[in-house]
Formats: sequence, structure tokens, C-alpha cells
Amino acid sequence: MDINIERLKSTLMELSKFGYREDDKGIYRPGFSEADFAARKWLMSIAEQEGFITRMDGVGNVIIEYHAEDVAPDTPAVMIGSHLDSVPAGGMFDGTLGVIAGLECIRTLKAQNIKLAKPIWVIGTSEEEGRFGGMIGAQALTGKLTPHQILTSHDPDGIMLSDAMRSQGLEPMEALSARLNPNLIDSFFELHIEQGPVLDQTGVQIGVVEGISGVFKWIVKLIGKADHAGTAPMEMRSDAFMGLADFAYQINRIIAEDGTDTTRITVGKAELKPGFAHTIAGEVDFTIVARDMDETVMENLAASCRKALSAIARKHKLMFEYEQVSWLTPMKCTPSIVEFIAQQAQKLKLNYQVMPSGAGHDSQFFTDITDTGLIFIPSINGISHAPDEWSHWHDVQAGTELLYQCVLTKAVNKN
Ligand code: HGY
Ligand code: MN
Ligand code: MN
Repeated sequence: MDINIERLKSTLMELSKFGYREDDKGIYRPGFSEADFAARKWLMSIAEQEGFITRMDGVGNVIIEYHAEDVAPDTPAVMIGSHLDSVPAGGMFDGTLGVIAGLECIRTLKAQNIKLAKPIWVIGTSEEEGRFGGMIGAQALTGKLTPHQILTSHDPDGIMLSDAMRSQGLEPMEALSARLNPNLIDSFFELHIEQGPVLDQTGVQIGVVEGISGVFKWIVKLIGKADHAGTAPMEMRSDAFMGLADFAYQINRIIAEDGTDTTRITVGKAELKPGFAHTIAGEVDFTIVARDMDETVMENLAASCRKALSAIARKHKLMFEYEQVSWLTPMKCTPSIVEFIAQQAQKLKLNYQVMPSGAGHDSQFFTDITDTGLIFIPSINGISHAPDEWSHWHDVQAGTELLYQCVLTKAVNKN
């Protein structure tokens, strides 16, 4: 096939050096960090050297355009996108695979001088992972980002999104100018690692995603009373840690009563204050991230979590408050695009299965403004959001060839 897997591999390995830490072999490229923007500028520079038109929009999305000759400037573009930021101690493929595979597609098209009827854009979105709520770049591109979000979003350490944007030379409200005209988008494709065990366990090489899970994220504060760990009798304590422990113990009950088999509830970050061994925790700040494929289920889960936390506060003599940092609704990929991708996979004789996505993706913001498809390749042992996230290069090649086939088929046809 046409794509050059060695070229893709070496570009992806280069990109993974930005934010890489030798001590835990993890990648630290949180949205709007120095490493994140160094990676963005590097990607723009190599694309420019290869003759592509590149730009960074008002919210840090990198856009690389491949314009075929004599195509009217307002011809809707076929878009390939995913994110360039990472979680802390992230892996090498999450997000970046989709961007570099997209670059490989336009590199191949350019090298073969194939006559296209539509432009192709490769987009490296910003702040997908949730440092400031998640999918900030995709929300801006699709007109969903609000001035309120820009001015009030902050990360768990209290850093404001607007300050982080300014630190990278961006004027926060300029993020609103990133909105794309839907009439200039023909379709949107994303190639991503599955980040789960399904394909790896079934031995199927390709996932064609039909729906993407919704997710909400809370920052919760339980406030009790710091006290002496030796003298305060157990029954007289207002121990914030015991409140968190009680909530953690109730997660399975909440899912059993109000969730489904696609429900996931995670406490990924917790901080005890003052955080000293001989002092009872007077406060605990922690995150709750809950997901499901159905928005009504998400609403029931949110109600159930509130109820549990209120009861816990009473039981442990605590106060509880929470901030809803994000609420991303579950989205269906465009059925005709799911069918189209499946047809292209059949043409390439790739074994594939149609499946849901438990992880959120930029695609879920494109689905209501353009035909949108999401392609998965297997994650070895289903691991992701960790340094040992890995995929086989032959699966990377198969996924990129399918992406290339989809984009080529769309871009050579006028309609
Ligand atoms: O966490 C997620 O769902 C995605 O990796 N941002
Ligand atoms: Mn991702
Ligand atoms: Mn991720």
C-alpha cells in the first residue's frame, strides 16, 4: 500500500520526545504547557518545510492544509483530526497517532500527486484530555466553546485556562474565532487507539466506532476538621478522608442501581489537607469522572453521586461542595460514515468490528456539524493513559491505510 509506515513511525517517535520523562518513561504534555506548544510549533515547522500550508488558530489548534490544484477555495474540506496534548505520564499513541497518520495521508497524496476534488485538512486539536475540562480545541472549532468557559475554566491546581493560554501567546477570547464554517467541512475522520481491551482480546485489527461515551467531571471538596491523630477519639472526628473512603466504597452500589454495563466511575486524583501523618484530614479535594453511553443514565448517576455525598457528609459531620468541570454528551458517529468506513475496510480485506468507544474523543464534537467517523486500532493489553500504552506497528499501518483509503475516496469525488 501507499503509506510509508517507516516515515510515520519516525515522525511519531520524534513527536513523543516532547514532554517525555526518562524517570517513568511517561509523556507530560498537558494542554497549553510548554511541552505541548513546543510540539505544536515543531509539527508546524516540519509541515511547512514539506510545502503544506500551516496555521495555529486562536485556541492553539494546529491546522495543516493540503490544497489540490484548481479546487475552488470554498470547497468543503475532508478533515482528519485528533489531539496533541497528553495526560500526565501518558503514552505515545493517544491522540498523536491520529494527527501523524493524517500527516502521513497528505504526505502520500502529495508524493503521488493524486488529483483531488477537495482540500484535506489535518488538525492537531488542543486540550482534549481534560486539564481545563477537555476537548477545548474541538469545542472551539465546532462553535461549542463559550466565553464563560474561557473565562472561568481552571485546572485542579487552580491555574486559569485564560492564564495558560496567555502563557502561550494566545489572547483567550480569540478562541472564539477558531469556529469553523460547517459549510466548509465535507467530513471529519479520526484514527485513535482503542484504549481498551476489546480488539486486543478478540484479535480483530480495526474498530469502526458507532458511538462515543458521554463523560462528566466533578471537582469535589469534603470539609471536616483537622485534629490530632492521637488524641481525637474516633467517634468525635470529622475526618474528610473517611468521607472519601465511604464514597469510594459506594461506587459499585451506585453503578449497580443507576448505571449500565458501559458505566465507568473513577476517582483519579485526591488530595488530603493538611496532608500530614499525625493530623486528621480536615479536607479532601478529589475528582469524580463518570461515563455512560446514555445521557439519561449520566443524569441518574450524577443524582445518585450527589445523594451519596450528602449522606456521607451528614454521617461524618462534613460539608461537601462540588464543581461540575465538564459535561460532554454521548454522541453517535454518522451512520452513513460508519457504513462507508466498513466498506473501505472490506475493500482492504481488513477484519473489523463495529463497536462503542468508552473514551471520549474530539470526534464527538464534530458529529453534529459534519459526517464524522472514528477508527480504532488495538491497544496492547488494553492499556492507555500510562507509559506502557503501546500498539503494534502493523496495526498502526492497517489503521492508517484504512484512514488513507477513506480520505482518498472522499477527496477525489466532487460530491
Ligand atoms: O479520557 C478520555 O476519555 C479521553 O482520553 N480524553
Ligand atoms: Mn485521546
Ligand atoms: Mn486520552
